[in-house]
Amino acid sequence: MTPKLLRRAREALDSFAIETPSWGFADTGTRFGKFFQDAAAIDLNDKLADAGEVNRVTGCCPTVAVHVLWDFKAGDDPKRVAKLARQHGVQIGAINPNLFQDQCYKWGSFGHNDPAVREHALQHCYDSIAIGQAVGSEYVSLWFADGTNYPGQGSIRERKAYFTAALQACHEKLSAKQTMLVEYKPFEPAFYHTDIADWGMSYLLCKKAGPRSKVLVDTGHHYSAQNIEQIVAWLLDEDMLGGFHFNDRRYADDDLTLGSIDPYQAFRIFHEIHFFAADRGRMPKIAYMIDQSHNEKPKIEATIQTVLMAQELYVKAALVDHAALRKAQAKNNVVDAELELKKAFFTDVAPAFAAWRKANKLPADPLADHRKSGYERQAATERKRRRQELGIVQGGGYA
Ligand code: LRH
Ligand code: MN
Ligand code: MN
Repeated sequence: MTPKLLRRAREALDSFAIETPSWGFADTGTRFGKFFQDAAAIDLNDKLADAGEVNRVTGCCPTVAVHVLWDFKAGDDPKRVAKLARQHGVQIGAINPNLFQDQCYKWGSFGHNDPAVREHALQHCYDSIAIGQAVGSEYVSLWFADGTNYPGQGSIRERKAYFTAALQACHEKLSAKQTMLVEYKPFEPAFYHTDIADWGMSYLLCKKAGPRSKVLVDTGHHYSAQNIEQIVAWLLDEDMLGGFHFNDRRYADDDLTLGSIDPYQAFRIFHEIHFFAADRGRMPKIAYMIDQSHNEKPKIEATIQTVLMAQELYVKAALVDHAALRKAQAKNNVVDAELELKKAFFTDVAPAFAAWRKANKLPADPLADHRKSGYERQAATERKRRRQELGIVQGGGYA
């Protein structure tokens, strides 16, 4: 790498942080069942400790997203949770209300035709916003499982109106520090229509809710051939891109390790961001988050893999020569324009990583360091014993 590229890579590394999801450290699976791991986190303390371990070796995961229902018990003091996070070397990041598991949500949350259920969902969002304020988190991240399974089942327009009103009500409760992210998903668990199915619907609802509301792009929430980087470019241009849930996929919302299937996809997304920043002279504020669940891989290892991949692709995208790219575009030189992206994508950035890690007193090989630390083995022994003491039974067959 030339000194100029090394400098650009270092600047990119200095500015990049990605948030880990608490739920990525716990036992998860598919709707057909789970395969359990001794080292899987049992409670929020374990999850925060695991997130702390990822941050220790990578140096770029200072915050952890929490899912309120999965991570907070009734009566939990958010300030105590924030302190616990700090003890593990991390901070609480995005607050994710849970608007899909309560039995009352069978026919929807904000989209339910019963005002009492909509009110119940709203109250949970208000509580989540308050948790965010108490722990000093910047983001409340909303995803809705709402939708219908059969044509005619519900009034799509009526449900849209319910969503508009509820999101406006949420927006009113936000502090000046908070941003509300609205995630879209075209399928699952609803299979006929999803109330917020794509970025356009999310965009519209955010616009109606208020200026502190932005779109969240979960990379797994698209149809197979969809051009995600175009969506990103449009949202950037409209100042409506709030954040990402990164994962990779082959078929649907597979939640696989980022870049395991198509690293060039994430590179192209990061390229749009760097290209936008170069044009505007400022980096947009974006919440980079991971949303993955690992059924087979050890969870901390999979998270480290993801973080390293995200960092690498972010750095590579920062190396695109924007002046050369613009020149090629101006001449409609398709080959040279494409090659500018390829050149950056195939640059060996290992020297930049080695220098950055050394300067920041980080392990030269984060994954190897984590393996050598014995953290996983220790967690497995301790958590297995604790499960026995608490009478928690892992296992069971077909779900
Ligand atoms: C839905 C989703 C959403 C949830 C998370 C657990 O598929 O992406 O972000 O909060 O998974
Ligand atoms: Mn998501
Ligand atoms: Mn998802």
